[in-house]
Amino acid sequence: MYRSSGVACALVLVFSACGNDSSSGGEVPAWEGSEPTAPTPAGDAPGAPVDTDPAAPGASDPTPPNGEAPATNEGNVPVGGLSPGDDAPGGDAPNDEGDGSDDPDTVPPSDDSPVVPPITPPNPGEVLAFPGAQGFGRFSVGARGRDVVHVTNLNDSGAGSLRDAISQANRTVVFDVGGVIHLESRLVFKNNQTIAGQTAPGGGITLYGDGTSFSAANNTIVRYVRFRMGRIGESEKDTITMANGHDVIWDHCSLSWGRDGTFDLNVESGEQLYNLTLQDSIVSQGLQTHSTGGLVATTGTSIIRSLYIDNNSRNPKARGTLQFVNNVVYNWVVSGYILGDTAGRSDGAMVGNYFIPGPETNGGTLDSPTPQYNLFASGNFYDSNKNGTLDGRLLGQGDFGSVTWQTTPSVPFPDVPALTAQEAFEYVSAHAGASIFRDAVDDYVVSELASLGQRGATISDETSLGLPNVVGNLPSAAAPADVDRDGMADAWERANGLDPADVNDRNGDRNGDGWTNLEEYINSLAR
Ligand SMILES: [Ca+2]
Ligand SMILES: [Ca+2]
Ligand SMILES: [Ca+2]
Ligand SMILES: [Ca+2]
Repeated sequence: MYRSSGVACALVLVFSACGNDSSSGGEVPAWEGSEPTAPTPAGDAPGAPVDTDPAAPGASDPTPPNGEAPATNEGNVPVGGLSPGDDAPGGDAPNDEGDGSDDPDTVPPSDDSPVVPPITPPNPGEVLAFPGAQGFGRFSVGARGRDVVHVTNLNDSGAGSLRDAISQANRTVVFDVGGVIHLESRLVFKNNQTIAGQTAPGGGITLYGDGTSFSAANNTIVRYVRFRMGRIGESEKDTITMANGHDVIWDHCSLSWGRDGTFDLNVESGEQLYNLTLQDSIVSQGLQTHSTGGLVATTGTSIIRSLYIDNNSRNPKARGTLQFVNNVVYNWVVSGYILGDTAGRSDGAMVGNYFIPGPETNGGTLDSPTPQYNLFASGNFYDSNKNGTLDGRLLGQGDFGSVTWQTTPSVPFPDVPALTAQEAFEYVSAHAGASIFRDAVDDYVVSELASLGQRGATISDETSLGLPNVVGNLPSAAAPADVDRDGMADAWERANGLDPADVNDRNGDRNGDGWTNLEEYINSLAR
């Protein structure tokens, strides 16, 4: 079902432990292609070139915050390992997690038992959020079978605006207009919404000017939307934040310019936060001086085939249960991927990712590992020579420092068909983000990625990019006619045996596959 246009995907089940096939959990992936990528014992990554990066400041293994013995890379090359955490100059601001601290916190509980994510068991016949939905958030139902509302203008608020459309739960939001919505205040989503950005004509939809919250927006689906907060947004806030709730999937979204985090999922005390997926997306240019991808501290999140680029630190900061598959991380400054940096237990899987330092990179690729971080890792690559060619090496166990190394996942993770790291680089380069029309901002950062070490920079002000209208121009187009306003275009309804004069046929299921007719229409626009 998954349409991976343009890439010959080596669809290899990397691990399978989602309650239905634990027998293969943790098997060494049978990689296809030319790269020998079986996980290697500690410290023997084959052909590891000498890392010529300048030494990371503080990479000489200071005592980590929790007092455990300094981790070393066990004789391997210093990919980064420990650095002074991501609290280095220019790193985290003290306001960071909204709780006034960045200390080893209560997330997740700091006992020794696995933090088992409350996976929603896949009931027989359970329907994915959409074809190709993967990871913990794949069963989000959105507004399936509920109401539909049209966004008819680009106003910040009022009748016909997106803000008005999402003011009620249980709505599929379709767009009759494309372009930039200038947010004058934060946008707060509600539960059981389907935000069908792929319906926006022309260049699609960009939200610019402030951030968004998905706290308690349970069972929500968001596709093909650009979230660009910007310096004009509220200080100390995230581009996307979520502090409680479950079952949300963001697909083909472009996130940038957070003033705190850019993609920040941090469970608040006493709450739960789980069953979340970010896939085929871009998290870019968190604004200095904080400049982070974000903190992901939940009991079940998957980040898949996405690009973290030009963030000073936290690409992401991983705590709790996080599955990180086929992502590309480029041009971090002080910290790449942060392995917990907390006394609480974490359970992670990292498979088929590519870490590529850029011109500003001077800190740990795999930063602040702790023994409380239980990590299953396989097929991750690292290309540090900044030579304009993708020619990295396999990361071995020793590169991950003092994590507790797991040869099989320490908790069940959903099945995710994985690419090799090299294939992931190609896929992400071509398809990540709101890719139906790739805007100037995404073009900018993806071209930096394509330089493979030669270009890339964090920014403190989005206007410094010098793009027209700050966010680039989006081509305009007219939406197709939808006379009955059920969200499905007249022509598509006719072609599929539906009635362009019947608003209620949207919630039928003409072919019995579990997706409503409206869902089939909006999913037909994704590509
Ligand atoms: Ca290279
Ligand atoms: Ca219609
Ligand atoms: Ca109809
Ligand atoms: Ca159907």
